[in-house]
Amino acid sequence: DETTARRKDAHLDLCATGDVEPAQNSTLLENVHLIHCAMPEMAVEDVDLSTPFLGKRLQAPLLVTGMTGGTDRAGAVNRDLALLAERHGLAFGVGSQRAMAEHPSRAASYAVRDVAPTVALLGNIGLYQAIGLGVDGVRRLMDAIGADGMALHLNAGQELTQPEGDRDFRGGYRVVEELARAMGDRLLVKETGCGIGPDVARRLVELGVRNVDVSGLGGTSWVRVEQLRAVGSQAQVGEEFSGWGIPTAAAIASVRKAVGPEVRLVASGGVRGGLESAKVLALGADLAGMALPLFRAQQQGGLPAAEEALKVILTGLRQALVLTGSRTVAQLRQRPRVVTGALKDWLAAL
Ligand code: FMN
Repeated sequence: DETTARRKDAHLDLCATGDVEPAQNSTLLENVHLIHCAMPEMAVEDVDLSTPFLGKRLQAPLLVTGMTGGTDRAGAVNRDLALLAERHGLAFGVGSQRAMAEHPSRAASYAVRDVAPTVALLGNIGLYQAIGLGVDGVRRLMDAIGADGMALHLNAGQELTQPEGDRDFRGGYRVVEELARAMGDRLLVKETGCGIGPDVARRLVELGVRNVDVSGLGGTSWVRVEQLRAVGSQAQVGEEFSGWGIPTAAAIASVRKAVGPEVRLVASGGVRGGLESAKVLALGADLAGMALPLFRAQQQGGLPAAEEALKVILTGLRQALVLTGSRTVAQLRQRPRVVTGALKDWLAAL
């Protein structure tokens, strides 16, 4: 358990300052071009970004995706970012609740309801921990923090790069099916930066999953984070795989095509601004998700810096809607757009 806590703090240090977004990795969002409308015929205040999620109504289609918990430092991150999400009407997720499942005394570092009483809140647990906890154990974690839903994270790439990580990935779909049956649309399945592709997404939806965060390649690489901690051959293999994954733009466009309009889709993984958020929404996401940029801002300057970073994102998103002549995300999706380069190749194959 102490090793879990120490590993968590090492992860936070690496994510705060380390090279965890390899420069050559790309979301391929640079291959998506929204088309300028010289005559928008609308006011900025006509933009309506409100979005339903987890039975609540968000003011903007943004999710601060799950990052942390389990230590005092992690608790401060959760509280600052949850308060920010509450103020701006976004959704917020805590990080893996494994530490609190193993040691209930750590639960306080995940508790954000006192600062974020109405925020759309997601709990978080890894698929293979969920096997051990069972449906009731997972539901207890969600209820213990008053969450509206539970994120189940998939991270085979990270585990294989972690010396102490899992090596057996059998039996996953069976657990997903049980959880989906018990939790219905309160369950969200997410990756952690390697992407969920159309085949896996289709299967998840067949098993009853109603919310998916594709969490694609191009942002925080958990293979890279583990590689930076690894030594010897493990570090070398990690180096080779630190660009492994489905780029976020390819994941979101192909998954939307595979699953139809009723599934709620989040696009995270390297989404870094308002314009990029607009691009993932245009490609079929219901929400854009972000982890690292808000975490880093919070680490550098606390809540005020995180709020400043968020304002840049929200202003950029509204601007992208105005400059495409869109009042809503639904209208943005109907506008023509240009897809070029490698993304075109990915979408031809997926
Ligand atoms: N994802 C999880 O599902 N559970 C976690 O516990 C978790 N911890 C994270 C901790 C940090 C510091 C960061 C940066 C990310 C973490 N993630 C975790 C992954 C994010 O939720 C997200 O899917 C991924 O980082 C891609 O988004 P980004 O490029 O905006 O960071």
